[in-house]
Order: sequence, then structure tokens, then C-alpha cells
Amino acid sequence: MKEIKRTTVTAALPYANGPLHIGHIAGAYLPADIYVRCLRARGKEVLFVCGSDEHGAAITLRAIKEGTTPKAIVDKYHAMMGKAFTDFGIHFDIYHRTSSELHKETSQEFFLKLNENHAFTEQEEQQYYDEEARQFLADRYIIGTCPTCANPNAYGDQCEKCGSALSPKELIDPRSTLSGAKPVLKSTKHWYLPMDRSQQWVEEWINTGVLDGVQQHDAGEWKPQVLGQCNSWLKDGLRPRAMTRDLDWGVPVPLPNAAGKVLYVWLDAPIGYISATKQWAKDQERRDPGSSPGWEKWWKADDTRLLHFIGKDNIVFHCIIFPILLKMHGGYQLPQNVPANEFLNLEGQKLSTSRNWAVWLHEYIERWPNRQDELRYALTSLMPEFKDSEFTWKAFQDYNNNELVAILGNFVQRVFVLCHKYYGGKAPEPGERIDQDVALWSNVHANVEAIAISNDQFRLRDALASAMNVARAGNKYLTDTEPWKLEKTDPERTRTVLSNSLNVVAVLSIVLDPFLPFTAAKLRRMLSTGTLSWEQAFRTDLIGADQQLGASEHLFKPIDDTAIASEVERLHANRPVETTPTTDQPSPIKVVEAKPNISFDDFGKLDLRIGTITAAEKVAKADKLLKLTIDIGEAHPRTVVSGIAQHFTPEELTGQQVLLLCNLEPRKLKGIESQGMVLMAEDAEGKLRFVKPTEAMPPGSGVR
Ligand code: B3M
Ligand code: ZN
Repeated sequence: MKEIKRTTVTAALPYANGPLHIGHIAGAYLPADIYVRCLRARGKEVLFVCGSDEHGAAITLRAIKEGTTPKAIVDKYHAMMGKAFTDFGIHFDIYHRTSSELHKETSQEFFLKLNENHAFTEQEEQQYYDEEARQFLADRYIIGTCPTCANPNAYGDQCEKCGSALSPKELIDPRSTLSGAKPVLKSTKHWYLPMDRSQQWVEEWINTGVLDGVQQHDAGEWKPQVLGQCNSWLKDGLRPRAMTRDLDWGVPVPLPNAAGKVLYVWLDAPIGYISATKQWAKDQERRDPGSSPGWEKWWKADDTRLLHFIGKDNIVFHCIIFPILLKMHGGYQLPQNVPANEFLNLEGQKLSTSRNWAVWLHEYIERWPNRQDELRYALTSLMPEFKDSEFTWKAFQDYNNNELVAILGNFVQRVFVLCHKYYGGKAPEPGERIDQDVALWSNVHANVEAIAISNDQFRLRDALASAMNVARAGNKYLTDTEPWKLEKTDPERTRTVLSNSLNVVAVLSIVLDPFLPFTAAKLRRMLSTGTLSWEQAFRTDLIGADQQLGASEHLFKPIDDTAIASEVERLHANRPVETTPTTDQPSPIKVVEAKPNISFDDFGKLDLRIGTITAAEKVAKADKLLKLTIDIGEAHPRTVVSGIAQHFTPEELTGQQVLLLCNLEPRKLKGIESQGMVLMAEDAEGKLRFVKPTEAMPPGSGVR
């Protein structure tokens, strides 16, 4: 294995097309931030870079949607994300952006070098073109029916319903999202990366860790799910992939015969890590002339280790495509590990920007001011390190109340109250140590050691659990020794106990810093210490006798059920509800025949609830029927077959709220079991309209 002197850590560049949510944070940024803080505390040399990914269809589509320019979009979201990261204590050495001039230069140079090294093949291809919008269509600009699951709104690169990776030509009935027109195939030239040529070395490097005869990482050191995804790609055989696009937003292809072409966003985005490093070195030089640390050693030196923190949807780009590019370019180190996380779900559903099913970071910071560590704690405890996991507001409350308040806050609070009460806010002079104290310290130090080991293995949940074990040990020690009783009978023993306890708080101020930086800063103020090194966490005498303590600060407060209920309600209420366009002409009234009275009991037998349509599709061989998927707040959504196909298209139904009769005897229609009935209003001409609440209500709300 090579000797490592420094570590370059990157966190995926988020698309500047919308705000950050907790899924992004738990997936890549929080683990990277914790990892880096932990290395830094241990005195290691680290550079931590990130920035906004400002190219690609993600941006241009958003601009179309918001009726503005791509530039306006990236300016808005770049600023917003940068601020949210800072507010949340995610501390990069630089948060750069790919629309910068330096990035353009860097990626164009990179491209030219690849071209010089014959890394590309030029190929003429038939591609979809929108004759109305007069442009070639990026994969994301084309939607059509998924060949696998028949989802009518699959994208040209992926079906979000069944997860299949697609190419636009596989879509059935493709249409352009720009004009709605049916796109036509037209010939265009692109620069392809013949990845098949790299198949062999990639396979060896990923699985055995050996690259050009040098052991870069241990075999089996990468996370199993990362290896699994890579190997499934490799098993299918790597194929040539286009590295350029016909678009007017992006880094222009720096060749004479390439007007109107830009670099593929997944070519320029990872180069964004390099341009960010260059910008950081420039900024350093400007701040401190002559210090010029240079950017190259962070990417090229043999004793530099490169790590990419990402979410699982970015694995192939970081483990296969970018490494091939780096190697074809030459001179660069390849990543030593790519500790990708799986996905975080929210309250039983996938996080979704379009359905507004998310906890947005900037909103959290606004609604829970100065409580960043509470969310950092919950997200780390739930981090999807090896499999998908789920955030619920209830879990957030439980972590806060049962762990932060009951263990950590309780311990620190008790120590400080007693020191202020007995010793006027000064640290006491300890007497002789007995077995009970020795046991406390060996427990504490074993946990400090475990934190570093888990961190090095990218097991941050375990690392946090070990850090909390330090607080647990302290809390139990206080409960066992009961210094508040002891003071009357044995003041010397009381001083020893409280001195030990204060020193455990000092250890906590060191080991909690990677996870709970705001709390660690409070602890340092309370102890009147500066930043301590990791090594010092193995000491037992950091707070010596007579050291003047700072004022006790508030650490955590309990969260009550109302606050949690209101977050859950907010989440449901904020889902978009599409309103049916109203016409100016009042509808002709259909005269409804009166029916005999019924008893209240009879009415009470109806299980009426508000539901939200989450998916709709045509039923094969039935021109009146639509199959609706309706969320009524149960674990699984209901399937309802409704005779409304001649009144509504499936597209206009998703997101609509409806009134559902939930306990109508299930029955089969065209082989599909219908589990309820959507109630509709009907006019004299047979026009149907939904009956729904005047404002969005959480799915499952009862109707009485
Ligand atoms: N912007 C995709 C994403 O945000 C992409 C990551 C780029 S990392 C170089 O998931
Ligand atoms: Zn599909």
C-alpha cells in the first residue's frame, strides 16, 4: 500500500436547480463533513472541496419551468445552497461553481488533452431533434412510455417509476418536453469515450485494488453496494458513451468544427472538483502571498489520497467514467475510495422535489433556529450507509428527547450546575483516584479510539454512537457516585468526581466536534478552553484545578408532540394540488332525483376520506377506464379503477385531491381490483368534476 500524506475529499456538486433537502445532506454532505472534521481534529492534512453543478439539462429544464434563463437559475440556487451549507455547519475549504471562467478553462484544457491522447472516437449519430423548437433534445427533454413498466412519463435517460436506465430511442411514443412535438431523428456528430477499451483495467482496479501493478486500495475495502453497482455495469460490458451534447448551455467544445456543442455535464462536473481546487489555491495565494500551496499536489502526488462522497445515483460516474477520464488524461491519482450512501426516505415515501415531499434545509434552519446539531444528530444516526433508511419527525423527536436531552444535555448540565454551586464556577482540585474512576476513564478512552476507527471505515453511525457512549459513561458515573449527596459527607471525593466529570466534558468537546460542531463550540466556551487536539482526548486532566469556567449555556431542549405534529402536517399540506381549470360558463344543472331519508347510523357506515392521486394510467382495452393510485395515508396506496378516461388524461390527474369512498366492496374491473370509489360531481351534460377540499388536506383526512 502507498504511504498517504494528505487527503483530498470531494462531495458531489449539487445541481443548482433547486434547494437542498435532508436527502442530499444525509447522502453526501454530512458524512463528508464529519469525516473531514474528524481527520482534521487528528492533525491530518485534508482539503475539502465542493461547488454547484451548473450545467446540464437539470438546469435548462428548470429555467424553462420558471420562465427564466439558466444563468438566473444557477445564480439563485448557488447562493441559496452556499448559504444553507454554511448555516448548517458543513464547512468546505471552497464552495465553487462550474459556470466560472476558471472552470471553463480547466475543463476545456482537460478535454483537449484527452483529445490529444486519442481518448475519443468521433461518431455520427441519429438523434432526436425537435423541429418546432429547432434543437437537438437532451435525454431529459424527451418523455415517452417506459418499455419496462408502461409509465407514460418516463424520461429519455431513466424511468423514475421503475428505475430502468433508458436511452431516448427506447421510449414508446416519444415527445419533446419543449414543444410537445413528436421528435424526429437527425444526424449529428459527437465525441465518444470508448469505455469498452478500459473494461479490463477498471475491473481489476475496482475489485482487487491494483492499478498498473500498484496496490491502491485493499480488495473488498469499498462498500459492498458500491462494488455491486460497478460490477453490474462491468458485467453488462462497458460501452462507448458520448462526451459532448448539442446544447447552448455548458462548456463549449474547444475545437474548430464543434459549433453549438458543449461538454457532456458528467464530463465537466467532476472536473469541477479540480477547478475548485485551483480556485482555492488562488484564493490562498491572494490572502497570503508567497504561501502558494499549489493545487497539483492535491490531485497528482503519489502520497495524496482522493475520496469522493456521493449518493448512490452517482456511483458509476465516480467509480467508472471519471476514473477512465483521469487515467486517459494521465498524471492524476484515481479515487482511493468512493464511500457512496444509499437513499434516505421521508415518512414512508421517497423524497421528491417535484412532489414537494422533502424537508428543505433552508426551511429547517428558519423554523428551528440554532438547532442545527439536533438535525445533524438525527441524520447521522439514521444515515443510509449500507441500505436505504427513513427519516421521520417522530424519530427526530426521539433522538432529541431521549439522547441529546436525556443523556448528553443532562450530563453536562449536572456537572456545571454542581461546579457553579459548590466551587463558585471554578474547577475543583481532585483527590486520589479509585477503581470507579479508572473504569470511567478506560471506558471513555476505548470509545475515543473506536470513533477514529469507525470514521476511517466510513461508519459514521458507529462513530457517533461511540461519541455518545462517552456522554453515557459520564452520565452513569454521576448517577452512580451521586456527588449531590456526597458533598455533605465526603467533600474530597465530591471534588474528585466533579473534576473527572469536567474532564469528560472536555473530552466530549473534542470528540463531538465532527458531529455536533455547534454544541462542541458551546462546550469549549463553558469550559473556557480553545480547540483541543484529538490526542488530548486521551488525557484525563485537561481542566486543571481552579480553572475558571464559563457560564453554563443551554444545550438541548425537549421537543413536544405539537411541534412534531405540525411538521408532519406541513409536509402533507405542502404537496402541490393541481386545480382543475374553471370555465366561465356555469355548468347546466343535472336534476338529481330525491331519495328517501337515511339514519345517521347509515351515513356513519361510509368511510369517506381525502386522497391524493399519485399515479394514473389508462387501462388496456377499456376506453372509459383509468387506473388510479391514491394515497389515503395508509402504508400502501389504494388502487381504484374509475370510469373517467373520457374526461381526464392521466397526466392531469397526478397530484389531484379527491374524495374517496374507501369501504365500498372491492371489485374487479378488467382484472384489476378496485379498492374504493372516487366521488364526482356531474352536470346535465355528463361533465364530471372532482369533489375535493378547498385547500390541500393531508391524505387520509376523514370526511364527516
Ligand atoms: N450534480 C448529480 C447530483 O446532484 C450531480 C453530481 C455531480 S458530482 C461531480 O446528484
Ligand atoms: Zn419504467
